[in-house]
Amino acid sequence: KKHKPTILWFTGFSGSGKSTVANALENALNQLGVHTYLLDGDNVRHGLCKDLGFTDEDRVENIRRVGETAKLMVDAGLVVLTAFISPFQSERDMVRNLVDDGEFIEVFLDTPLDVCETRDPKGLYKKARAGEIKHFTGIDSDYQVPTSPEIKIDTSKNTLDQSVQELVAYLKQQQII
Ligand code: GGZ
Repeated sequence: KKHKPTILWFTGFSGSGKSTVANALENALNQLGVHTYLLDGDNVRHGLCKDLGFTDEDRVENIRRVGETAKLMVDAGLVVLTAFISPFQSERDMVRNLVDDGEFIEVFLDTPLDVCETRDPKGLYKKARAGEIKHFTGIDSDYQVPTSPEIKIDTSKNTLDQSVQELVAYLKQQQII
């Protein structure tokens, strides 16, 4: 089955649901016979970007490398899903400009910060509030809300299945899948 190579760029706070929704969408796409690759902190920050931390400068470089990698994967014909906080508009726009029009779909997980902080699956917000982690996004590091994302998803208001169905419908409507 033919699909259009594309980057699905998930952005949002830690705990907003980026990885969860991206993983579930990837499974749904694979069921439809679409060839995908998911880039996230688990497979990037331990390898390609293991020299980088969480200063603004390091986040910029992290996203630059992820963007260039995603572009290569689009050239190879894949639907690429990325799940990074990617807090800065300029770096998200930089990646958008690496590929052709319509090949970059910005998916903003706009789950409110207080919900993300309550979820705190890894206890990182607690550590950030206690000053044990510095430069934590939403606490003492900036998150620039996307100015014109293609899609917004609030995981405190939708089920995982609803979020996945919304994305699949959008991709069909845009004739990506
Ligand atoms: C934000 C941090 C930090 C700081 C460690 N700030 O919820 P997680 O744990 O699994 O995902 C977060 C991940 C963020 O890495 P990204 O590569 O997505 O960030 S960026 O796009 O800004 O480069 C969190 C963990 O790393 N983590 N320290 N200080 N998140």
